[in-house]
Amino acid sequence: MHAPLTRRRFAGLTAASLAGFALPAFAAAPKPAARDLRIKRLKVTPIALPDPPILAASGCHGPYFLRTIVELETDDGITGIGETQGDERVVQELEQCRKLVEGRSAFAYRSFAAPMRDLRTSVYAGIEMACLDAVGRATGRRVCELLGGPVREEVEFAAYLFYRYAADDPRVFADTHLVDRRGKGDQALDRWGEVRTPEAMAEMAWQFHQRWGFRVMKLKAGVLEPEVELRTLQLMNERFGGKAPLRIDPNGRWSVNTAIRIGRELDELPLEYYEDPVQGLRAMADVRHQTGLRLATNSCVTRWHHLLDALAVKPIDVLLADLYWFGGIAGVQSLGVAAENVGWGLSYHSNNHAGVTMAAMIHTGAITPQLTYAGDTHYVWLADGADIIQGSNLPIRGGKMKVPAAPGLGVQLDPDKLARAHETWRKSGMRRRDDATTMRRFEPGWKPTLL
Ligand code: GKR
Ligand code: MG
Repeated sequence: MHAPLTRRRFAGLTAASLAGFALPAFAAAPKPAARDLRIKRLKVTPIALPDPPILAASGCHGPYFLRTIVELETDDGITGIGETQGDERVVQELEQCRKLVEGRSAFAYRSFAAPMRDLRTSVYAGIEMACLDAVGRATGRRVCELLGGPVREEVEFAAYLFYRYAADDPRVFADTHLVDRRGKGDQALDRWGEVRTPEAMAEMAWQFHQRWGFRVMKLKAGVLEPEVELRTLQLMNERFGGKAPLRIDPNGRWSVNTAIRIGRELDELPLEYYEDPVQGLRAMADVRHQTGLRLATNSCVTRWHHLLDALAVKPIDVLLADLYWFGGIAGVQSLGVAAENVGWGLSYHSNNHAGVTMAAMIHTGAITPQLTYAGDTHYVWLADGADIIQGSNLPIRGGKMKVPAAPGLGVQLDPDKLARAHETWRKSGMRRRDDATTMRRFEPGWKPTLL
């Protein structure tokens, strides 16, 4: 005879049957792959990639821009890749990090930040990028998914418009750093020609719009006379029928008086923001106050600790984030929260970079909801096929870039292109950016005086 089914017995039976049923199934479940992603080897490869003679307040870009590729080989057979700045000191500091990261797990990337605190901020950023790429590859997840999931699958960028000399200007070929076989005419690095008048710039802006679909136009100023640059912006506005949001960035080369004088004229234009017309928090705050314009910076607030003074002096409305300055990909994500809480908009700063950084910027834009301004990117100036990633350069359509679909950052290094870029670095002898010296090839005696 069966014992009566009491509440207690029912509970016991249920637990036993559940256990009896579940245990064998649990035991049969496939064991998740145990991956430690222990870093076996840090590989640091300095590279030089071709750059056209574009102009800014610092002078003229040399024949190459410098970057460093970071590869982290793990004992699971997975290699994570990162890219960071290319100055000699960054390369040396990355080399010093070997003893810090080798033998550690790529999952523990946050623990590298404290011991790297006294190094250039871009050192941690490059290592973090490679760790996240390794973790993504190991887990089959995109970097944006590892950090909370994308709030957008496409990230918008602005047309980054520089006055410039032609890629095949004879003075480019006179540069002894030039070691590749770039030619003239059809064989030139690019076909934009010389752009040093308002008319030529308005035309180039239109061509950028036609080719890549950019909606927002950013003029790199601080190159020609301020009135000529104002005229350039006005002509661009006419060319776009008043429909394109505009930005102007003299890189701090204007005096406060010039910035206020030009700023009052800018009021007539669909200006999205006025970027670094002058140098320093107080001068920026002065221009902001006197013109009532929305000011932006990638110069007077470039580190976390600058935020304190900036909050007191109030120089800006929009901050340009840079993952090399603000603590890597996750650092920019946090910067978004900070910016939102202090009432600043967020945009992107960019120096020249290759496709690995481009991918990292897209992932970061995808996980930073506050990054609502179209970001800067120099990527358009990197000739197609000159990147070190496999395949063509990452595409820009409708002014936007899609988050790459593959795990990790979603881009692969092309070993041949990487070797070539390293060889160019070795032969060119360029070890740091020196726009002033290059500029003096074009304009002997040139100095970065205040305008
Ligand atoms: O690459 O010439 C350049 C830019 O001017 C760059 O150096 C700036 O850092 O792009 C940057 C900016 O927005 O000021
Ligand atoms: Mg700027």
